[in-house]
Amino acid sequence: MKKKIEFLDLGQQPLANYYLNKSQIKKKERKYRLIVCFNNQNKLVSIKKTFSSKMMFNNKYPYRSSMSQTMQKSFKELAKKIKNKINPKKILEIGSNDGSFLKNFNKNISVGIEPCANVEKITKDQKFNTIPEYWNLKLARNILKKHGNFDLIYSANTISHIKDLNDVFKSIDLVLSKNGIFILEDPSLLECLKRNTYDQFYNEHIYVFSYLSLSNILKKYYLEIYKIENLDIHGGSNRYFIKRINNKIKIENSVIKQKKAETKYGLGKESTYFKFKKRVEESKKKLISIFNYCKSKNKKIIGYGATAKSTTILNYCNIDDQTIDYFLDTTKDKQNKYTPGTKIKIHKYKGGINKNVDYVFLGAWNFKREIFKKEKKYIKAGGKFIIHTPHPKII
Ligand code: JHZ
Ligand code: SAH
Repeated sequence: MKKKIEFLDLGQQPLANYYLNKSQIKKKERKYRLIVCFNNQNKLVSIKKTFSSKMMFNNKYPYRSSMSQTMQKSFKELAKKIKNKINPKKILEIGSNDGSFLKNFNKNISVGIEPCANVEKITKDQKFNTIPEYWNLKLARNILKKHGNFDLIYSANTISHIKDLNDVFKSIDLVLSKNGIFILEDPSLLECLKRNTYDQFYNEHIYVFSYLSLSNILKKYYLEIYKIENLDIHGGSNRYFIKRINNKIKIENSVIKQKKAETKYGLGKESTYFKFKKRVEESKKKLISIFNYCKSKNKKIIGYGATAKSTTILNYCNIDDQTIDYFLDTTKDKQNKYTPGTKIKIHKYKGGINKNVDYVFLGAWNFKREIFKKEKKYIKAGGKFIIHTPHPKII
């Protein structure tokens, strides 16, 4: 029986966060075929072609977690819960980015791992204990020597970016204390399929985890999930609470519920993924027809939130600067650059959307609530948004 089944072809795609400067847009860009696979043995969904961590995460990395209030609030609430319920003596964060989670903890008890030196500098400058390196066994051994074990390890939106999961979990096993807790937070495959958010696949997201796949992988390291929180973050994420198998903490009902929901939806079956592929192809057709309709009426369209996710949508649907005039984004390192592959200029968000804009393509659709609140004036004046999930539509 074949193990890895290719079910979705998202075409030629650049690296998702590789924003171009002016001199680069005239040159030929490197693109790679983005194919998504399902492993019918361990149920893991992954992209076929992967890149070295250095190619994706280096000292030019533009993403900053702090650009959204929603994320800051979510991290703050989790930190409060951790302090109240787990009260760890030492915390390790893998993929600490600009310190949005870490800043909620005392500097003396927390260590962050962030390989992008430009991003890590932000926390280092604030005297946080952060290490500008990739999480791997060599680093874990050094950390163990220097800091001893950790009773809490947290990692959000990072483990899915590291190809060698064996190395990731061996390293976690090494530094996690005997009764330690590992909290892993990542987009949910179940929600991705339900909401047709195929843009969760891009050249950076190597895996989109489910309970079914993750629990299979964790077993090898004598780790297991004892609790799952379903979050609305990033269009539906799961927060998995993980412990050592011999730790007596009770397995909560939320785990059984998630297992049932995923099994019922068919996350363990090949056919589910081919149905998803069909919906993705329909979604592409519909989105293109919406853009064509707006353009035929000579409407002005801009983008809001130049996301890694929108790199997939724009390149897959061939939407470039002929259709979208420009993007607005609050991230300094994206401003005055151009979107990967589709070369749409990114302007600095200076507050509000210009009155002459008819339609706004919502690249950061996962922060719809936060953005709609902020853009009340534009909405009141009749401004409209284009969104692709769960089905492409104008709102
Ligand atoms: P956002 C990145 O994905 C890459 P992206 C990465 N692979 C990952 O997993 C997730 O993050 C966690 C802007 N914005 O978070 C800021 C506004 O301009 O959806 C960001 O550029 N105004 C590591 O890129 C972008 O939108 C606003 O009001 O898909 C949001 O990016 C808000 C709220 C955001 O992640
Ligand atoms: N945890 C934050 C940041 C997510 S962005 C949040 O949820 O918002 C993913 C981060 O993981 C990036 O800052 C990236 O540099 C980091 N990362 C990528 N590969 C890594 C690795 N091998 N080890 C540690 N961090 C890594």
